[in-house]
Order: sequence, then structure tokens, then C-alpha cells
Amino acid sequence: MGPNDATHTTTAPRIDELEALAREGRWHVINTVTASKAGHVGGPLSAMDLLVALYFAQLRVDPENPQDPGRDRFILSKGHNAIGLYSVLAMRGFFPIDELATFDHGDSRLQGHPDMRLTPGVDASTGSLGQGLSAGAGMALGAKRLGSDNHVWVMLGDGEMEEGMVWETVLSAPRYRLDNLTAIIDLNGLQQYGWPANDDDRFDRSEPLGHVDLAAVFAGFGWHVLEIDGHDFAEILNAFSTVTEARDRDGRPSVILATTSKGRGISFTEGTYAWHNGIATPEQLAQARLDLKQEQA
Ligand SMILES: Cc1ncc(C[n+]2csc(CCOP(=O)(O)OP(=O)(O)O)c2C)c(N)n1
Ligand SMILES: [Mg+2]
Repeated sequence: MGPNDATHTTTAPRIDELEALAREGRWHVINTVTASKAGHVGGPLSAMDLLVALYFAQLRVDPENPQDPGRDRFILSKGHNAIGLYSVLAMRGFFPIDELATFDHGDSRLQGHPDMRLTPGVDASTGSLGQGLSAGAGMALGAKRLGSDNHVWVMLGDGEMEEGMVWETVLSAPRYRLDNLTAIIDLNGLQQYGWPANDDDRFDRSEPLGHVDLAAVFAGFGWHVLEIDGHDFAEILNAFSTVTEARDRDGRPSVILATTSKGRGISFTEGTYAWHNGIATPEQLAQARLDLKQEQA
């Protein structure tokens, strides 16, 4: 069965179902990172609603046949958020949820950064920031040349936007009329650290992109720009439909500028760079379980 079969597409989930999946996904993130004693937390939590919306309401993918050539492609360019992607892939059925417990172990299929050779459902190996949009543009160009109607989605972090290679693709994708390419930028307002603000504070909170009018910049380069709240499923789904409906109309690639909150959903991780990565104490894990309304196993 291929991804074009009507029976394959997910029936449109209700918003409350997506919200429940996102709470579960956030729980897998902090629980798994804590158990493995390694991994990132803040970014996967800010991206979770977008990832859930992609995998449960948008992407044409088949967990039974992850390599189907007609599938849509997704690239997590900010590869350090791997545990967020793995949690959603597991919930979507690409591999068992129990396998998350092997995260970042040497012999696991779930390495600390995504490896397309190991993990079912992973379309590109990432982790060195700045490369995913170029890879996505190549996939989108390939799809055009092959006459395939699949869509390529790439998620980037706002700190990642400081990488020069991103901008080479921002410049060139409109020229190739890649309207089958969509960049999603997770604007959580924080990266690992900030710019040195002064001698006793390494963290200038206006970084990474505080002074940049990204919408104007992308529009200036010839992109179709949408600005949304990246935690509002109605806005996310609406943006996905607008992007896919705009295809073949004007040839522009799209960018979804999604305002989010780093560490979203867990009281002690939200809004701080300090939880870019981190290991929760047993008390913190119990608090996270409460915040995310997860039953005790
Ligand atoms: C080329 C490169 N430089 C540095 C790093 C180290 N690094 C990992 S995550 C990160 C910060 C990324 O911030 P952002 O893109 O905003 O991610 P998010 O907030 O969504 O987690 C950095 C600098 C890297 N992975 N790759
Ligand atoms: Mg960020």
C-alpha cells in the first residue's frame, strides 16, 4: 500500500486529540532524556506541537513502508532535537514506544542526533546545524525533476538561522521555483547560549533573532511567508493547508514562522535556556508528569 492510497492517509484528528498526543510526546522527551542521562529538552518541547501536527495531520507517510518513494519528506535540520522527532515517530508507529528507552545508547537505532541509515522514518542525518534546508531543497528539486508530487518539510531552530548555509538556500530556492518546499522555523527565542551581553552575563536574551524582521527578509528573497503561534493547532493546521494549496500557483517556497516557547508544557523548563539540555531530578520528573497530565505507569 502506498502513501497515495486513500486508506493510508490519517483521518483528520480532532484538536483535543492532537493536544493529548503532544502532552504524551513531551512526556516521552523528558522521561527518555532523564533515563538516558543525555539529550536536549527545551527545543523538542517547543517543537512538539508542530511535529505532532505534521505526523498526525499532514505528512503523507506510511510507518509500514518508511522508504516509500512517494512519501513526503521531513528533515529535522535542528538535529539536536532528535528525541522530539523519535517520540512522534514512535507514537505514529514507526517503531515501538519501548524502544525510546534505548535513546543514545551505543547500539541503539535512536542516536543522539538523527541518522537516516539507522532510524525508520528519518529522511536525513542532521546535527551539524545549518544543513537541512539545503538537503530539503535538493529533495524538492529532485521531486520536481521526477514529476513527483511529494512535499518536503524542513524544521529549523532560530539559533540555527545564524548558520550561513541556511541563507544560500533562502536565496536560491525561489529561483528553482520550489513551491514543494516548506521551511518551518521554531522561533522559541532562545538557543544554547546567547551573544555575550557584558562581562558578567554571557546570555543576551535578545538573541538569536530579536532584531531581525524575518518575515520581511524571507518575503524579500521571494518566499511565501506565514506567521503563526506554533502552539495553536488550529493555526498550525491552517498554515499547512495554505502552504499545500499554494503549490503550483506561484512557484514560491514557503516559510512558516512559528512563535513558540522553549521548554513548553513543563513548568520548570519553559522559557529558559538553562533547559536547552538537562537531566530532571526524580522530583522534577514527578512535576513534569503532573504538568503533562500523564498517568503513573
Ligand atoms: C554547526 C553547529 N554549531 C554548533 C552546534 C552546537 N549546538 C547544538 S544546539 C545549539 C543551539 C541551537 O539553537 P536553536 O537553533 O535555537 O535550537 P532550539 O532552541 O530549537 O533547540 C548549538 C549551538 C551544532 N550542533 N552545530
Ligand atoms: Mg531556539
